[in-house]
Amino acid sequence: MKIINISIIALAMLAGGFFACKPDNAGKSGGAELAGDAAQKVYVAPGKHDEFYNIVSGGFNGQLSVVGLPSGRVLRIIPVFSQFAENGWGYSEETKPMLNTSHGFVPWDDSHHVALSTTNGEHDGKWAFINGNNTPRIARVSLSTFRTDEIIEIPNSGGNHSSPFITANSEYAVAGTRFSVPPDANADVSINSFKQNFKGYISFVSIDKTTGRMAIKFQLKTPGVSFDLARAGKGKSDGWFFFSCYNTEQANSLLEVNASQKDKDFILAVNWKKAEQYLAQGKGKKEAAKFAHNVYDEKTHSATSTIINEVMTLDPKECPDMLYFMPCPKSPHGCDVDPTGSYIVGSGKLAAVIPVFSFDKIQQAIAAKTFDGSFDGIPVLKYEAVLHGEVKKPGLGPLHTEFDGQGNAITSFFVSSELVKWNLQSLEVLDRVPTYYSVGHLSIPGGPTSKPHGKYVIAYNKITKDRYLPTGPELTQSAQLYDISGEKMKLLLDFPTIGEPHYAEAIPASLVEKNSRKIFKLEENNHPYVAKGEKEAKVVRKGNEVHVYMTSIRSHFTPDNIEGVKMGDDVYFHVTNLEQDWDVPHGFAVRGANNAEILIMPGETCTLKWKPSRVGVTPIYCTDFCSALHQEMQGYVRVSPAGSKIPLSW
Ligand code: K7E
Ligand code: RUQ
Ligand code: CUA
Repeated sequence: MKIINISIIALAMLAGGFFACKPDNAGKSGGAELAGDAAQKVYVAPGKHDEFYNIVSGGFNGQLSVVGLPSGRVLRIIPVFSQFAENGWGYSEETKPMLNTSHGFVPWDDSHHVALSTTNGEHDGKWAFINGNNTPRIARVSLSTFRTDEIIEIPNSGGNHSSPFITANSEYAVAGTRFSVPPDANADVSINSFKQNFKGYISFVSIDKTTGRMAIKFQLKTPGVSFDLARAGKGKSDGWFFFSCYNTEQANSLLEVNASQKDKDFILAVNWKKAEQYLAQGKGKKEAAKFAHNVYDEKTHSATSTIINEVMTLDPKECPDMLYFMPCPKSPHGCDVDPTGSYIVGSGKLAAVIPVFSFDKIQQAIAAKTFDGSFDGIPVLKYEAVLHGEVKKPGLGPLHTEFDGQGNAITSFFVSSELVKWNLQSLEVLDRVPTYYSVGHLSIPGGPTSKPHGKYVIAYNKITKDRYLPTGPELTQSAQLYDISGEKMKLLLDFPTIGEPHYAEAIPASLVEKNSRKIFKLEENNHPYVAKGEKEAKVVRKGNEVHVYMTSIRSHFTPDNIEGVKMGDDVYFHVTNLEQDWDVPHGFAVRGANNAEILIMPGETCTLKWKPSRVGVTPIYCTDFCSALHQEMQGYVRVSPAGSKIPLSW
């Protein structure tokens, strides 16, 4: 135990020393020696398009960003779990329900992992999934509209980190809880009763093939460990899922003494096809739980939120031969599956080797029952029996691994701050390049799929230090693009990211572009408060609600002068954008509104709710420069005292 703790401290010191000394020579290494060659490789001439979309998790900003590669240009921020004033996401009446949870309105989250939908293990360009860690959720984003279309909350969970990872044909997105928790149905227990009462939960969230609609099909109730990351099997291992777990000590305080005692933690192998069979045989149990399911409907341009009160669970104790633990050296983080589905790569943050497991050997060990005892009733496979081999002395603090499609893997190393390329067969290290500084996730276009697109690897770094002009105490977060087309990896570009980057995926532009949506058709707009032309514009009172059916077109609102609103009223501006040309939004804002603007795309209706705070005449205006007469796109609302006899007029 002593020795183990010392090694942890040594690693930590190394990390500290590394950060402290590195900036001194930063200008020299990885910067100045880059020639025009690198510039040419990332230069996308004015008017030209990038080759890849990079869909990047924004970490604790709760958003996704879309970056072009190789240029590193930010193309779009897609708000997911966080309110976004720029387009009214989470402020407009239509989008507020998207941020509803069983805890109420939660307009923020901490997003870590992106998963792009696949068919037969290959990118299909339909959807991006992303997790919310804090208030456990999975969101589905359309790659046609680049909007968040659905958010489902995950019950029986705390810290939805091991999520969302998807199966080869996007049958499921999974969510493994980072915090073991007592079941929602019986949660008021002593924290010290961890071993008896706390469980790990893995949720299998089904995805409809055509609509993408999600549902929690079932949850596996596992021993109380912490799930960290996961990958689905593919090819020969399709039907399996692999999860890295830590805290197999089952401690409720994760100070090193408690949670890092063991030399090995586990990777949990889940036979999910078997789980489906058990479910079909009626082995599932409905349990009380509470979670929100929020869906955005493109036709009404509005979201609805439903609270669901039960979930189907499967108890492994009643479902044998479904789960197996494999020992994995110290505090495994990443758990990645190679393109053929033959190898599972573990990454122990505190380990000096990278263990590579063989799917064939796992099957043989299961058949021959080559077990090394059990953990909480689940068989533990013998480490040596399932090991393909170890990559020796790869670096310090391995985190994540991606694949280049040429039989090689690239692993990120946080502590030694580098990317290391190694061969999946020989397990020999082939190349290493420094990252500036301390890379977390890395991404190769198509890297987690059956058919990596290769070409680049992007390092998403945790420390920025001196890579950019100083901007006060807080620096931008940062990524780096490397060319991996040759034998040696070559640094091409530094670029800032939006928020803290965690995982990201990159997909060829051609797979996304072809489905890209340009406008919403006005005639298909089924919003309950739509005005499809200026003739339909009107103002209607319902008790103390005033509904303004407003239209916008270059460059005026109809109506634009409204009288008869009274103190105590709730005013709803339902603004329909009558334009039918690509990229002609109008914005709408009201002085003093305890809210944000709304940004209405052609053919769409958005609602801004306003409760006047004072008597008087309030200006309203368009916030998005839309024509030469944009500055004229404005109006007034007269607010009179409560009880005033002034009739509604416009
Ligand atoms: Cu995916 Cu960033 Cu949450 Cu590793 S974690 S670095
Ligand atoms: S005006 S488009 Cu708002 Cu100063 Cu310039
Ligand atoms: Cu409409 Cu500016």
